[in-house]
This record gives sequence, C-alpha cells and structure tokens, in this order.
Amino acid sequence: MAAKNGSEAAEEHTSSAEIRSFFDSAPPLKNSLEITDKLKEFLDKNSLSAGDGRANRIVCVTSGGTTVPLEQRCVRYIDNFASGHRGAASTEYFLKAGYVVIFLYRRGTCQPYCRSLPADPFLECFEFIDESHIKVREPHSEAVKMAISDHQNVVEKGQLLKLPFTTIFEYLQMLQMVATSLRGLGPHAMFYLAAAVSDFYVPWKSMAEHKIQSGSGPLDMSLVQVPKMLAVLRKEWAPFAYCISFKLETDKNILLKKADMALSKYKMHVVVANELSTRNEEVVVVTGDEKVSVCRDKTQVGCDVEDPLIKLLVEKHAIHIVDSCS
Ligand code: PAZ
Repeated sequence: MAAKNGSEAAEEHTSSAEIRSFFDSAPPLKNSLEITDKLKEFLDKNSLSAGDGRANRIVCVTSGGTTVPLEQRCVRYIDNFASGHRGAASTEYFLKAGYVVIFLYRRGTCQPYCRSLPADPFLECFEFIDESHIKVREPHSEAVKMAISDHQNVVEKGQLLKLPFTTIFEYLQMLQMVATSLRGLGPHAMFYLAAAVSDFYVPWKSMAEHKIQSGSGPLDMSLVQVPKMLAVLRKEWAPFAYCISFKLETDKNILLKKADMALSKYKMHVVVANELSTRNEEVVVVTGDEKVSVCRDKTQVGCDVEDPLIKLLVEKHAIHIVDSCS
C-alpha cells in the first residue's frame, strides 16, 4: 500500500476527530436498547436461510431525509425534499428478489407497499357499511388488496425490520448500530444508502436550548459540516459489505463527475447518480469500470426505475459475494 502523504494523513486525522466529536456530542438515542434488541432478534432469525442454512443476503435500505434541529427543545429544524419513494420502492424489489431488509427510514415518509395507495385524501378510499364492515371503494380496491396482502406476507415471514429516525443525530447513530451488527454477515450484507443526509448541522452543545426568540434582528447561526461517514462505514463499521451510495445533483453537468469522486473518495462499490427533476425516470449506475444508464420502462403501466435498478444491483452483489468467498 502506498504511504500516505502529509495532507492525506492530516485529512484522515481531522475526519476521525470530527467523527468522534460528532458521536460524543450527539444526544444519545432514547431507544437504543430497544433498537439493539430488535436488531439482534431480527438477525438471529434471518442471518441464515430457513431452507438450506446458508447465509441470507441482508440489505440495509436508508430512506427519506434527515432533519437538523435548530433548538434542543426543537421547534424549528432544517429539512430536505426527500419523500422516501426511492427507499420504499427499492425495499419492495429487494424483498421480491429474496433479500431480508432493514428499512432505516425517516418518520412520516413513504412506506413499502403503500406507494400505490392514494395519499390524499386517504380516507376517501373507504366506505363505512356497519360496525363490522368497511368497504374499499372502487377504483382503489385492487391497490388496497395488493398492498395489504404483500405487506402481510413479509411481516408474517419476519423479513422486514423498520427502524424510524428523524434527526441527523438519530440517523447516524442508528446507521452505525445497523452496520456493526451486520458485520458478521461479511459480503452477504449490503448497504443501499438512498437517504438524503444533511451536510451541515448545529452541534448539540452550541445549540440553543429553548425556542429561538425573534425580535432581535437577523438570525446569525453557524452550521458545521457533518463528518463524512461513508468512508468509516466502508473501512470500519462493515468492511466486507457491498456498499451503494447515491449522489443527487440539480446540475447534470457535474453529476457524473461528483459520482466518480464519491466512488473513489469513499471506496463505494457503486454510486447511483441521479438528477432531482428526473430521478424517478433515470439513474446512472457508476462503478470503477462503467457507467450504466437505467431507465423506467415507460411502455409498462406502473413500472418504476427501481425495478431494473435493483435487478442490476442484485447481479453485482452476487458477483461480490462469489469474489469475496473465493
Ligand atoms: O426519497 P426520494 O424518492 O424523494 O428521492 C430519492 C433521493 C433523490 C433522495 C435519492 O435517490 C438520493 O439521491 N439520495 C442521496 C441524496 C444525496 O446526494 O445526498
């Protein structure tokens, strides 16, 4: 391995100090014991396939966006656009492909099997008949039936664990917990990091405790950069797992360059590049060897870009498992 030059070593040193400081100063998760228990129970049940006792493929799908609180007793926060559609749809396709899924999602965002249900106004789907009968109105009855039965199927088999987060502090602590608990699965674990993670945050210690008061002129607040956890995930938390991150840009002229940079800087196996306005139509799967454009099949009703995307990633993961085990 090549020796690190001074600036590389300094960058690495700074970032590990920043990471330590982020975790040391983050408010501890209120339900960390409950999450640990849930993860343990889920992995005890699902690490090996019930059929032949071989290792299962388990994917952690992150979904939705993290918030950045501005006050400790939070009234206001910075948020982002992510709806959680990508994560929810991808979860369905991973389950269909035989994966076990840990769905790390932002509270209140899109959920697996609920995408085809009308969000607004949801209650108009139903008709109250009498105390023991509620009817689903046409034209929603087929979608509701499918959503309920598909969801029930994975819940009964215990193949989907849902873990909700809201803030950047919760998200990164939970990602670390999931990653370290999947370490034993080696290459059979996959990370599919579709959540939009805040780049800047207010450190807990310098955050106002109470609601920030108006009336004293413009708000002057300084945000610090969230340490880049992808490199730590790859190197320390889950070094053998297959790691896929996403790169979103609004300027298509810089998208692929930024994806290439993320690939080499964080040593991801794949970076999925997408542009805000076309993200549900097309993504580009970027690896060290190639850039493959993956599009939604517009000729089929109800098709989404996640269908071919997950098929491609599942193939690549299979190669990673074979290469790692030989
Ligand atoms: O959640 P959604 O379906 O509305 O959007 C998905 C997405 C654009 C957040 C995801 O594809 C993505 O690019 N996530 C990473 C964003 C980033 O670069 O931080």
